[in-house]
Amino acid sequence: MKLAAVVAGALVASLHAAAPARLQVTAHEFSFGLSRASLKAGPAIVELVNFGEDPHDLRLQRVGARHIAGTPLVQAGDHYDLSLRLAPGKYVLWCSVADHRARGMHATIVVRR
Ligand SMILES: [Cu+2]
Repeated sequence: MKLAAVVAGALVASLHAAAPARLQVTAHEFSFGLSRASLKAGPAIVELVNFGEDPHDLRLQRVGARHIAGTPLVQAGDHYDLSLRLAPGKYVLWCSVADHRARGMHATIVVRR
């Protein structure tokens, strides 16, 4: 094996490891659509896209954890990229505006090790 090939391979591997996992959440009245049901642990970008007519936000909490991550209020037609680091586990997602969660704006995802 040539040294250059080994170095190039290691570089590609480290670049790949640094790429954040991505999840897109689309908001409607009153539901969330998820681009995927699971993603890999580590750095992640969760994008909230508001396809509805009302403002919405996104709250995200790992089951059993205290910390709640979230976006600011996102207006109709707008979007927000939430950068965070995800530990393995099950997460609940919801909209914290008024009674939106009770009306159906909630979802779950699994973060794999
Ligand atoms: Cu909402």
